[in-house]
Amino acid sequence: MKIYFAGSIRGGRNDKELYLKLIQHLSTYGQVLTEHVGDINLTEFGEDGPSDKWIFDRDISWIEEADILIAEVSTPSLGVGYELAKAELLGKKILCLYRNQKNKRLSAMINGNQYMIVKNYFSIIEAKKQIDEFFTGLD
Ligand code: 6IA
Repeated sequence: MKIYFAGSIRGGRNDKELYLKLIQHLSTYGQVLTEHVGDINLTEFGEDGPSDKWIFDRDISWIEEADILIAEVSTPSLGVGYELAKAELLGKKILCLYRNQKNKRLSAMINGNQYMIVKNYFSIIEAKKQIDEFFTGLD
């Protein structure tokens, strides 16, 4: 099972520790292609490394290769939104995880999209449970 995990990078790195924990949990189900999303040393300004074109091309080929895409969508990110739309067009199964926050609401373009499974959660334990239920539903 190949898993594409999507989470905010330049949109903001406030949830990076959460991404790391979710990636560790996802690794028990298969190969997570995008482990760098949970890299706690990676900031929204992390510019050292490959060009943006290289990153884009590699991420698109990973979405093509992935069996499923799981996105943590609490921190709004243009990149994650783009990846979700791409995965939908490619017919991939999609789970979006949204942490409930005071005075904030998830974009209607995600929350209102019937193609994707969108789950709200409060705690990391709950988020992991949503992941477990998603994988059980794939059988
Ligand atoms: O718009 P954002 O930067 O928040 O978009 C985040 C999403 O785009 C993530 O789910 C990633 O899959 C993808 N993405 C954005 N930037 C990178 C990136 N930067 N590397 C890989 N995927 C990315 C360079 C990091 C590298 C120097 C370690």
